[in-house]
Amino acid sequence: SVSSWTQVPIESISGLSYYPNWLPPDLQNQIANVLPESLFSDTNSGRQLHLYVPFPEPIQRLNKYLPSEFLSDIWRDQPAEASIIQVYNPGDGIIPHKDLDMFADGVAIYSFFSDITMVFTLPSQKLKCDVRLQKGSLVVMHGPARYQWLHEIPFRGGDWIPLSSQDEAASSKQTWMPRNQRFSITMRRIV
Ligand code: AKG
Repeated sequence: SVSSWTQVPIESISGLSYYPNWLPPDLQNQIANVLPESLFSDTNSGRQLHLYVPFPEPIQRLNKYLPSEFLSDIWRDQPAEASIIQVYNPGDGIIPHKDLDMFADGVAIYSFFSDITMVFTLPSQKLKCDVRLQKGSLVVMHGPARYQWLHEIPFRGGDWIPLSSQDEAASSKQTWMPRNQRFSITMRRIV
């Protein structure tokens, strides 16, 4: 079972970077306000909206919130071409997967409304890494993090969070955080 796997820190996953407190709250609100209200129904699971360029203006502005090295080295200074908006009500998730090869290297995921835990796994080596995606954060993956590791969001109503941020892997003190409705915007380029 997954409990016998080795928990590794995010820094040990090549090509994975996490940026907390990355989006200004007013941009988060403007983006939520241009999306159809029906997306945010709390009685439906797994609501998705696929958008291609040109994006609505506040979503286009997410290109300004990419780490400069990611933009220059991975996307060669080109903007995102495809975006997917996904709503997660408590209990929703996404199965372990790698992104499709139709998408280029370099995936950026922005989180809105509520925190959620994304799990990265490398099954061949039984390695796993929990990454807490906070509201307003960005996570980017390229290279091994995008092509070798799987990522998932467990289907459950909350997440166990380490109480101390120091030495998370070794700490056994955890607290259960119930989830609220969360949505994500994944920005990608097409091969
Ligand atoms: C995907 O769209 O492939 C994802 O993994 C999205 C994950 C998320 O919603 O944070």
